[in-house]
Amino acid sequence: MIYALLSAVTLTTIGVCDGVQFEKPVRLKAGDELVRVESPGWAAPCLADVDRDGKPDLLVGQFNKGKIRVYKGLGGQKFAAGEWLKAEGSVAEVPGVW
Ligand SMILES: [Ca+2]
Repeated sequence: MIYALLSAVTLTTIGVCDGVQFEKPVRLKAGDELVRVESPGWAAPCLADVDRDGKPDLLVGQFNKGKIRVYKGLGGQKFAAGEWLKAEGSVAEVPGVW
């Protein structure tokens, strides 16, 4: 029974993924400038509605000192210039990152 269920899920998943196509990549802009990350990378960008206004905001990590830049979502895949994520008035840093 379990094997039949797993097979059905696998076949369904393969069928769904088979038709997926990605659009051409684009460079995101925030304000009038391209979104950039510091070397060595590992930015782990993600979308989250940080300010809870119903529009996704772009969060981009900076490996150097574990900071996170937040680009406020303006709607329609447009973002405002980035600001460092802050906690209690200071730039927030992820501990354990150099
Ligand atoms: Ca938002």
